[in-house]
Amino acid sequence: MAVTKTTPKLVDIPNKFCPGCGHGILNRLIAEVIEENGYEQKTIMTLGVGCDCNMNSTFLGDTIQCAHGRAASTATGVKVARPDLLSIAYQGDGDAYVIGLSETLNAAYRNTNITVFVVNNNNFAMTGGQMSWTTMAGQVTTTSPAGRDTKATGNPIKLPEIVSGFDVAYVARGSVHSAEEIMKLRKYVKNAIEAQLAGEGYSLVEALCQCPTNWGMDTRHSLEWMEAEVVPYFELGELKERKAK
Ligand SMILES: Cc1ncc(C[n+]2csc(CCOP(=O)(O)OP(=O)(O)O)c2C)c(N)n1
Ligand code: SF4
Repeated sequence: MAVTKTTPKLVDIPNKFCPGCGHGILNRLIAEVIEENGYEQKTIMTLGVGCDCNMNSTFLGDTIQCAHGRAASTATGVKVARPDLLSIAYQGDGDAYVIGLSETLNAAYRNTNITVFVVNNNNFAMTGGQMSWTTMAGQVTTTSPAGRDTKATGNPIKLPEIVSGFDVAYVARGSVHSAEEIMKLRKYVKNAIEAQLAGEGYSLVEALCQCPTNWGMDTRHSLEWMEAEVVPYFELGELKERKAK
């Protein structure tokens, strides 16, 4: 018998991301796992400031719009007040790793029982494509028109590698550049959410996502650039596996 896979109810609405953006893929995977676990009425998603703000109107579950960089702190507050709820922070790399670096590290350091998803698109997308700490060496952005000079600005930050050294439950990095990697990312999303539901502690999944608009490429070239340049630097896989499964 043929199995029909339907769009999760939580994201069954036209989204507001640019055509070809990677955000929508991660949104769908998260929605699928929330619904699989029966948590659609028991999830609060704390949103960073960036293109993820679009989810205020396109994610049909409960959301809180946080101050820039503060989504992990807000998710911590949600979990302390309502430990029965699934508390998810959804952020961009600029939000979580630059302006919110302290909040991100503190939530991980305390092994707070929350789940953090970070879209790493190698730039500050919403504000017009400025250089972020995840911008690749040599990458042209509006604030690095000659290409990122890592001698002056440091190398792209690998935040998951840092927090996987803490006493946390689960850390992984996935990518949406191919169908195969999307299915692996789905497994990481599931592990991260189910680690929280099992009370195991802090989980973080970074998703490499294309931003065709600010990279100045069409979607196909964005995916090719990710595979050729981004993935070899930001290695994919589970950086910290769950102890108990
Ligand atoms: C305190 C403060 N500083 C700066 C900004 C401007 N700002 C809004 S979104 C953003 C960058 C978001 O980048 P990222 O988190 O990577 O998300 P993306 O848009 O790339 O998905 C910045 C700098 C702001 N809104 N508030
Ligand atoms: S600017 Fe980039 S990250 Fe933002 S919605 Fe458009 S493609 Fe996606």
